[in-house]
Amino acid sequence: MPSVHLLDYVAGNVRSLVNAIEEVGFTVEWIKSPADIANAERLILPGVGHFGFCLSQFAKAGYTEPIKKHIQDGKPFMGICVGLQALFDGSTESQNIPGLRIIPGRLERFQDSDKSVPHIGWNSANTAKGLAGSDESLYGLRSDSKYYYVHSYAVLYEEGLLEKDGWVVATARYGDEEFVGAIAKDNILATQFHPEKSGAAGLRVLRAFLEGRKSEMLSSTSSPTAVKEGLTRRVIACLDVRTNDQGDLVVTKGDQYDVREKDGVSTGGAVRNLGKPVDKAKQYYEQGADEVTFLNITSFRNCPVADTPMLEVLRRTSETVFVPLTIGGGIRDTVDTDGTKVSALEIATLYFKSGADKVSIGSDAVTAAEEFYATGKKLSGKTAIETISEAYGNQAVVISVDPKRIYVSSPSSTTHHTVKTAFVGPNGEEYCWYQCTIKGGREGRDFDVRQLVQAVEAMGAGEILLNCIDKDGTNSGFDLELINDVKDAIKIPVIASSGAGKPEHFAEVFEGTRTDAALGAGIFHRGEFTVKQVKEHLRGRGLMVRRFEE
Ligand code: 1PR
Repeated sequence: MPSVHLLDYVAGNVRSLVNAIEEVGFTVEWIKSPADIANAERLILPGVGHFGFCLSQFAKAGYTEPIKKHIQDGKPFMGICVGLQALFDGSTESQNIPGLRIIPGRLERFQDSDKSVPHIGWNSANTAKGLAGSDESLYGLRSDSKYYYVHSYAVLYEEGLLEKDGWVVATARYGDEEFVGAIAKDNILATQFHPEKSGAAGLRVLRAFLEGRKSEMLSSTSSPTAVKEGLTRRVIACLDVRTNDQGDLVVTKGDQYDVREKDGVSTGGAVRNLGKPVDKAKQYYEQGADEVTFLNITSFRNCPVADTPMLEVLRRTSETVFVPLTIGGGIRDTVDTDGTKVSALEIATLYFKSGADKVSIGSDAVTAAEEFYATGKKLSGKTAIETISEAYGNQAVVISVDPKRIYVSSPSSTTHHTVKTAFVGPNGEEYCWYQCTIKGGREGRDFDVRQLVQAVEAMGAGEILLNCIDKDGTNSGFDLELINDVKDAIKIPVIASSGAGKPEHFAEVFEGTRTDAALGAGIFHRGEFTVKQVKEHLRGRGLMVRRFEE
C-alpha cells in the first residue's frame, strides 16, 4: 500500500485522519523528528486549535525549515485547518507568531455581530472562481458538495489577489464574509475544512491529493453552476449510552431523562435498549447525519478511566463514520479506581485520541460557572473548560445544558432571568426561568441557564448543547422560548435539543429561532423518521441542508 507521512505535532483528533487515509487506500507513516521529513514523499500537516500554540510547538520542535524545504523541493504537501493557516504570513489570533509565509495574507477573526463564532458546520469550497467556466475540479472539490469547517479565524477572500500569484482558491461564504476554504498551487493543497470529517466529499479530496490528481473533469451533475453557497442547517443524531442491567452497552432514551421502561403503573423497569452504539452511529451517518453525539449517561463509575467502554465505541465508530463525533459524560477531574488522580484534560485527551472531535461537559460546567461568579468572574485557568480549550481549541469544548422550567408569576418574584412564556405554568404563571441541573437532571441548582451560558462562553467553551428536561422525549417539538433566550445571550453556536418528534419540528426550530444546529434522539432511535427524511423536509421548506454523498 502506498504511504503518506503525517506530522503529529499537535494535540487533536488525528485518529480520524488516519482512518480516512486508510479508507482511501493509503497507510500512514509518522514523522517523529525533523530529520524524518527528508524521507517523506507526500506530507500532510494537520492541525486544530490555536494558531500560536500550533506554530510555536512546530517551530520549537525544529520542523519549520524541513517543511519549507519539502515544499520547495516540489514534493506533494497538504495542510489541513491550522495546517492551511500555517502557510500564511500570520494570524490576528497570535499577533507575534509568524506563519510559514508561503502564501501572502493574514487570518482575521470572523465578525460576530450577526453570526455565531466559531464557524462550525458544513459549507462550500467553491472553485468556480479559480476555474471559472471550466469543467475541471480541483482535487475532486465540487461546488455542489459541502465540507466540514470548524474555526474562528479565516483568510478573507479578495478576488484576484491570490490568483495573481498563481494560487487557485476555493471559497465559502459565512454571513457576508467570503473566505478561503481551500487553496492550491503546484505541489501544495491546503484546506480550511477537515476532509477527514467531510463524508464522501472529503474522502474524495483526500484521495485525489494522495493519488496526485490535481484536476479532474466534472460530471454534468456537479458543474459549477450548481453552486449554493453558505452554511447548511446541521442535523445531529444523539445517542445516550449506558450499560443495561445485563452489563451490555446500549443506546437508550429517556422520557424527561427517565430511561427505564414503564409498565403502565410504575416506572423502574429495565433500561430501554434501542440498539448498539457503533451500529446506530453508522446507520445515522449513512442517513446523512451531519454529526453524531454520544452521551455516556452513567459515566461507568466503576471502571478504570483508560478502559472506559466509550473509548472503544469511539475507536470503532471513527473507522466508518466520517463526520464529527462528540462525546459527553464524566468529563471532570476524577480519581481512578486505583486511587490515581485523573484530570478532565487527561480524560478528554483519551477521547480525542480515540476519535472524538469534541467533548461535551455537563455537571462540571455548572459547578465551574458557579465558582466563576463566586470569585468575581475571575478565570482560574484550572477548570475542565479552560484546560481543554487551551490545549485543543474552544471548538473542541461543548457544554451540555440540562435545564428545567421553574414557573413564576412575575419577574420580580425571582432573582433569576425570566422569560415570558406562551405556555403558562400549572397555576397560570406567565413567566418562567430555566434552572440548571446537574447529575442528569437529578439535582437542581439556584443558577439559571443564562448565567451558565455566559460564564462558559467567557471560560472558553465553543458551543452549547441545549437540552430541555421538560421537552426531552415528549415528541412535542423544541422549546423555542428557551433557545431564543440563549441565542440572545451568547455568540458561540447553539445546538437545539429535546422534543423533536417529526420533521416539522426541525423546520420550526430553524425558522423560529437562530439556532445553529438541531439534534434528535428518540425520533431516530424509534425508527419513526430517518435523518434523511428530516433533511428532505427541510430542503422542501427552502432551508439549505447537506445532501448525503455515496
Ligand atoms: O454531567 O458531564 O457527566 O454529562 C452527562 C451527560 O449525560 C449530560 O450531557 C446529560 O445531558 C446527559 N444525561 C444524563 N442523564 C441523562 C438521562 O437521560 N437520564 N441524557 C442524560 C440527556 C438528553 C439529550 C437527548 C435530547 C433529545 N439526554 O441528550 O438526547 O433530549 O431527546 P429527544 O430528541 O428524544 O427528545 P456529565
